[in-house]
Amino acid sequence: MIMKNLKEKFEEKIDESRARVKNLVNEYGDKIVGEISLRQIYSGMRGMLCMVTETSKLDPNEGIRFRGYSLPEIQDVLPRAKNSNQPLPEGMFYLMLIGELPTEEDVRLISLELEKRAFVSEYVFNVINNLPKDMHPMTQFSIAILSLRDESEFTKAYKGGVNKQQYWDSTFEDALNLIAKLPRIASYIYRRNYHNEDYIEPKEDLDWSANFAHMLGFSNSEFTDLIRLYMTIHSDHEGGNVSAHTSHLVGSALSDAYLSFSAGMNGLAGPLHGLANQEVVKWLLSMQNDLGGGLPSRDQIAEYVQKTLDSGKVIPGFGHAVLRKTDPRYTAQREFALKYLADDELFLLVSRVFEVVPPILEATGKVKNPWPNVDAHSGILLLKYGMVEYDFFTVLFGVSRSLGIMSQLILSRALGMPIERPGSTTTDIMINKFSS
Ligand code: CMX
Repeated sequence: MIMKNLKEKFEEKIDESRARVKNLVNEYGDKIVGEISLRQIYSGMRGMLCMVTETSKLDPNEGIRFRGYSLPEIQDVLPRAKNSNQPLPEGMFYLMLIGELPTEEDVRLISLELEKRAFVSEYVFNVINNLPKDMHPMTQFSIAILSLRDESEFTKAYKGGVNKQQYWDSTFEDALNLIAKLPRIASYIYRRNYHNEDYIEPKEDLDWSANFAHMLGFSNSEFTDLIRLYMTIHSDHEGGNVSAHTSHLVGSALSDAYLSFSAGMNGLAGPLHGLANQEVVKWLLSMQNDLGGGLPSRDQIAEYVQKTLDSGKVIPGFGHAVLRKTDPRYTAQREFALKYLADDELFLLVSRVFEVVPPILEATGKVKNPWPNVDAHSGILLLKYGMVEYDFFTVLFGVSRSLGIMSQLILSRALGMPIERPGSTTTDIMINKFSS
């Protein structure tokens, strides 16, 4: 039997996926799926169902499900590397794109495909070399991604007059090329900024995350597993979060994968979204420092939390726009920590913060979700293994997010999703409508 590659498998599913959507809309297109209140319009469109994202769905109480699989299930059912306790994120990409669980062979083929496509042209490194080293790594990352668009297969195909039925094909090429190159670009930024430009070349026969860990300069197998865990859990969080939604919106104008993803990364770089992983570490370290070092008591933490709130700041790593329980991505990282660094002082601090913060946030009477999100935990795990440059942490989040955003972009092209153009209103119109 000839083994089919990812692209062939995806192509086989396109007609059926198009027909499903067409039939659904033909049959039920006029059904009402929800109502929008005035408050929702003024509160960041919270809870408004207004787009389709096939790759994952977020439940407020249960957390994320990737094509129907919860995070604990994913950790159980996706293939792993040899001697590893973590699923390979390549399998997550397969699952999100194809909608079925991959075999070990499917995942191995994706690792190989990504290895083949990982070459980064010299001009991209030159672009990075010309940026000031004190420019935030996320800015450098976004610029480097943007510079890659010269190589866009989609843009070439579009200029060549490709039929819209085939848009998905060149988008697939761009998506895989982008995913393959991101670890190289991210580790280049890391080594340039923090390790005297001592760059590390990729190695053959490593999976995507293992090569990433290697190029970052870490050889500890626990750290490699941590990167596999990171790349898996940060990959997707349905379509409405800022990075996924931005990429989808930009992509809907038929902007190529590089334009779309770079735009999404600019959203991820905001402190209320992905940058929160850096902000958490900053906050924890200043708490420790201000309280004289060591592990602060619960009372000291409570006082520090209150001081942060009183100065008009948020507690980073807590709260969520959709979730109403502890984020399962937090729990997955906590389990990793309990296994490998149960006695670590910063882990003990994170655990205490987890006990202390929720009742305080609840007592404000306004925070809808007082529980920790993914960012509350991620930084201290990296610190433990010697990655101490926390300005860089959001870049890791970004590399992982490419898996979800790119699979969704390919699907959007295959399904012929239209340009996004929601309506807006003005306050005058709303006042006239309701108060007259
Ligand atoms: N600390 C203090 N106040 C908080 C808070 C927190 N962690 N979370 C929410 N609030 C406040 C909001 O700022 C808002 O206050 P105002 O009414 O004064 O404006 C009020 O509580 C209601 O907000 P909400 O409906 O509970 O939360 P939102 O959906 O508006 O915002 C989020 C969600 C994540 C931006 C918010 O919880 C927050 O700022 N958290 C801290 C930053 C963070 O960890 N972000 C990462 C999220 C995950 C990710 O995307 O990576």
